[in-house]
Amino acid sequence: MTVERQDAPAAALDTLYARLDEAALRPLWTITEQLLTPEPRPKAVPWLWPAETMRPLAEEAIRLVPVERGGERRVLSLANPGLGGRPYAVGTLWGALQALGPRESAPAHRHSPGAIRFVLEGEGVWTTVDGDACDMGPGDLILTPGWAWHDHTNAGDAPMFWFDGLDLPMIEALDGVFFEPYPDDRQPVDGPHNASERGAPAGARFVEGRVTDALDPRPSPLLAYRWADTDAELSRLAAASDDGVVSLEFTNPVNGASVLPTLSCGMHRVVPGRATLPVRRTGNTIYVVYQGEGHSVMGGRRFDWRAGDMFVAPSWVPVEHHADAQADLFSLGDAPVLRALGVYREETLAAPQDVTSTFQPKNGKNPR
Ligand code: 1HN
Repeated sequence: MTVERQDAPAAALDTLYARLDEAALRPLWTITEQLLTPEPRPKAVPWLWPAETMRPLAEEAIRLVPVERGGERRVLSLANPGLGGRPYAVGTLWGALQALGPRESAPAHRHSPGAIRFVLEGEGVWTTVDGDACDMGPGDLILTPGWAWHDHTNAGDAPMFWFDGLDLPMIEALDGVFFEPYPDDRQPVDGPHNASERGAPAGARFVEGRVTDALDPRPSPLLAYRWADTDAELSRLAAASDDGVVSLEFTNPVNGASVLPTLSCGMHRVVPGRATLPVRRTGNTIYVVYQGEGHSVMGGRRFDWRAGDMFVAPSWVPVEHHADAQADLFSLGDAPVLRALGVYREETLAAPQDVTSTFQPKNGKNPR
């Protein structure tokens, strides 16, 4: 902290600070170091939510809580313990487990924050996005761009569970949140399902690694990315690589940009027995374990994971992934925004991290 003039009388300084406070002014010299940190200091901490904890709670919520107008959704949000009770997975991203019981539907609405769904399990569910019913199956990525009407329908006999990711904390920070309920419970579905895929532009749906272009405010007109296509692309990349992790990013086929202007979605195949190095990036990431088992080291702490678990890597924390059996991780990040603003950075560290502790999930039935 900057010190005051040596000869300044203490009483005069106290008076100055009191008058500044009264005038709603803050002297920068007293807070410079807490504002201009040498590196990002996210409040969110690396954390993991085990499927074995979340899943029974989502099932109990299906039994006890209906999906109705007002509440809108049966969604359990990942609340990062570093964020003081706010319902956000990391500072800039919403992440959650959503559950929809058999024959239920979640009412139609729209909001300025954009959303993506990554399906964990179940069938017979579709999300209608601006009149286009997008069928949802395990491993599929479904987009609901900002301000698109959307509702979810489960026409099947089993519950469905999926991951919801939104840019809500970013849009909230920008004071840009709008919300509107649709006049009816559900939108009419015009024509056959999955129209966005039939009319989809011919461009690429994936890029190896990550998108590096600047922000394009148009969301992808393609609303569904199917697991069969993602799986085939990951297999192709893994066959051509010696790396411990092969990554793809889902792209807007029109312009090769990230799928939404604010959100990037990726898939990572972690191959056992191959070397991986830690990477740190500006911006936050949520990972969803689609299949397989392994662990990630984040900031020197080991996080063991298996299918259905969700974990977060806050900005600039070194992250490395290791698989015990071939594993596929879905990721959601805010990189498009950091890139557009010119503050994206990425660094691969030279050596694996020393593991100094192991994360123990609080309510995990089997301590890992
Ligand atoms: C929302 O609309 C959905 O449509 C899910 O399924 C999660 C979290 C915050 C705000 C709106 C949905 C949400 C959400």
